[in-house]
Amino acid sequence: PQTILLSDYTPFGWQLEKVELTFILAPRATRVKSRIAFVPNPGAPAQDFFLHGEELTLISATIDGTPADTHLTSEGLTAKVPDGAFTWEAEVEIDPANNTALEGLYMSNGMYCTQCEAEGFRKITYYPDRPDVMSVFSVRIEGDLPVMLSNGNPGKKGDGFAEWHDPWPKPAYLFALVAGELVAHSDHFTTRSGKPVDLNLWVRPGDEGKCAFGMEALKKSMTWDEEVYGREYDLDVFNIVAVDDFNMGAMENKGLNIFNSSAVLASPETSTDMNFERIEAIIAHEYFHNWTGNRITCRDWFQLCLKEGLTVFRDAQFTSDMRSAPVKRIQDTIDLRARQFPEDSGPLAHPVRPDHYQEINNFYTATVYEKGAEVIGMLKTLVGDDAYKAALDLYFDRHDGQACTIEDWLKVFEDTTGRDLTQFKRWYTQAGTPRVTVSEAWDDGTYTLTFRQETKPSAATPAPQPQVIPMALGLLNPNGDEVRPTEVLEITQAEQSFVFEDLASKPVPSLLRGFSAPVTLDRESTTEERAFLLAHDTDSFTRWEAGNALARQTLLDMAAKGAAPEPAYLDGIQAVLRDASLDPAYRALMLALPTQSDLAGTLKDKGITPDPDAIWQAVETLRQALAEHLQDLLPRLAAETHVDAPYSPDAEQAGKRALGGAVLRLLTRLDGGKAAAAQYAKADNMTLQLSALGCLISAGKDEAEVQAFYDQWKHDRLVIDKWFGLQIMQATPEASVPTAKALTEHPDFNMKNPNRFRATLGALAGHHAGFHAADGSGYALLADWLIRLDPVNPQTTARMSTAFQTWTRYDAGRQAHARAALERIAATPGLSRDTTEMVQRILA
Ligand code: BAL
Ligand code: ZN
Repeated sequence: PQTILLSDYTPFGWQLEKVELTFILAPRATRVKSRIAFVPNPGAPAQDFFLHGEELTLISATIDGTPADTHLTSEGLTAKVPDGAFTWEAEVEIDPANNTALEGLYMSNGMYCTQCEAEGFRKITYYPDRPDVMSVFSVRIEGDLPVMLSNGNPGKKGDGFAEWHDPWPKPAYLFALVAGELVAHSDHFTTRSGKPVDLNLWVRPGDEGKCAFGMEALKKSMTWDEEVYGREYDLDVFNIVAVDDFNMGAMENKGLNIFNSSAVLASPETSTDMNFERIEAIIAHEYFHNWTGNRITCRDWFQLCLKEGLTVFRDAQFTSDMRSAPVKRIQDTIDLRARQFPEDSGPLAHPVRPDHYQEINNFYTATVYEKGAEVIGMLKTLVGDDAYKAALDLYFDRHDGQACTIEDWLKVFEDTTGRDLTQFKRWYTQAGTPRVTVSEAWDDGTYTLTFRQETKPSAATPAPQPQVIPMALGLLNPNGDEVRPTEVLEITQAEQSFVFEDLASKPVPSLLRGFSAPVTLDRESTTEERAFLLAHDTDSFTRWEAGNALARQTLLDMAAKGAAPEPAYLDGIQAVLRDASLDPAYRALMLALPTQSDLAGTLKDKGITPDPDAIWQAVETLRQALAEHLQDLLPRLAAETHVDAPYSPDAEQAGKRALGGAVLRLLTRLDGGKAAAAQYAKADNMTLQLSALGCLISAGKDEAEVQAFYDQWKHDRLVIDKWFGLQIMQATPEASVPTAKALTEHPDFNMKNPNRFRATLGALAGHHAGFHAADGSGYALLADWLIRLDPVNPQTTARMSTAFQTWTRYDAGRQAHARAALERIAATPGLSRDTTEMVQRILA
């Protein structure tokens, strides 16, 4: 496959004055007529006229009414065109019913829907399918379906047709069309300048009862973006559609967001607190794209982080405002370490702004999204809140209606603040997680901290240079008082010292407060000091981090050296859990242990080959020790977290249930599942029902409930996804692969549905000791299914192949099995470009 280079960017030779599309819908033979007014682009070099097009049957093409002289290739067509302006008209036929890749126009449960980002529009018609080509679209849909939607504002509607007009120029990746038997949950919003907006959430009949929460989240998002970023909505209508078969979480098409039904449908009986929180965040994310992505879009796909990093950052701010800011920050740090750090230290490492790719779908990654958001957080920390706001105002003023680059983005900050961001830009251009080593010196009232930063060279960045690292820190004195409140040091050199004068006693540093930079902090620290920070740190993030570091250290010692659980950890956690003044959600996070994959990565960094079975055993032993140590406290916590009020997914109730769930897992180790069975029997919401079922499965006391759960929920596909996943996630290492295999043979397993495939094979990939089973059975099972899925849905196959990205961490036996599985995938005849690129990179 061809490699696309950032350095090869060339503007398209024409501008599109307007685009008119007519769809004549038929499942196996939809006709798409296009009429496009092209004018030469004065800023572009001379070039052949090329339109992208894939899997299209060309019926006719004319230029200014005369049959066009076209040459078709597998990727599109070239045509001879006049020197000046001209009108292109074409008609193509496509086959939505057979489109299982879920890219372009496809069918899901009898409903027509589209997914065009990144390059799906070329499967709808011949078009310059690139984000820097923007145009206004008019769309006519013909068919006998009751609801037919496209972008923008509604136009004429009659028997068998509906017209739509989108006045805002947009790239083709934001095009959307939906048609089917849908019902709406409707509401209204009035923007702050008084413009009315009709809001509709369109769902399949039967799902009407699962819309209210999503609609409230949408209205909250609209208000928040006005209040915090000064951004108003800009059309008469905002439509959201829920679709069952969808590769991603959701898509921000202009005025017509399309959502994976799992990312929008919610009810207390069928959705967990975590589902509710995720839905609120995704609704906000897609809505926020209206300004950061749609009004200002990307010049090319290398700039994907321009819209994704910023929009993830914005949705995180929103969640922090709606819920608990410290809890959100800790959750995001856990997520970054679980998903982005392994990517950044393995064969798939790439900069936040990559400079080459074969298949852009493979770059919708944790690095582009989550590290991209961290980079914006650092920028805000460095320039301050007021300058950040001024820079964003300038960004919207200067670039509205444009397709931009990271250079444009950084320039608004430079122009606002006068700062030179040349070095800061390395966060966008270098791969790898910087490791910051800290040493200290104390001399008669003067305390010196020395930081050394180092990033491991990688294929993507062979010679990393020092980056700008905002290091937020505070200093505590030995009685726990804060002697220096939080300040931000700017580390810019490979090695740099900072001096603190006039201190009465040697302080304890509280470093990387709020996780102020996405780095790994390496500091020789004692158990006593960590326990001290867990007990006394005034910063909620670093206090949590101290507990997390104690857990990590004891688990590493247990896994690698057979050590016993660290008493200081058990005592420290007990004290925190006893403190009823602390938010239950925060206390629940205190009980979360580092993930087993994360522990394996840390061992590897220390030069020790991780043994997944030993890590599993260490975690089991520590959890058992925690349960026994907290024995007297657990019933009190269970009572404290009991919620009497009617169910609400708000942060307060959800936090109590999160702590209650963690307590139940520990109690199950002591009572063999008695409390869990009781909770299961009387649960009236999915959070309590599912947490009880998980405990019963892990205790091996689950047969009746697993069947009862299935019987109760077999009509609800989103709940059954949970049922598939939970049985694998809660299985022992020995049982996980056989359980996953058996579930792939269940009549309700359907590999064409990405949610069900992910619920099953994704759960296996997430079971560290199961997936990395010494006999290679986990690798083999995933490989079998990736080989089967690839011809059906390359995008999801390629995404899920990332489960193998850490394969070289492990012992020779496991490596041999993983290599064999990867080579088997690579050798599959006709393997997609998506999966080929991923497997080659992982094997490289
Ligand atoms: N643009 C793809 C889905 C999302 O990030 O919102
Ligand atoms: Zn996004």
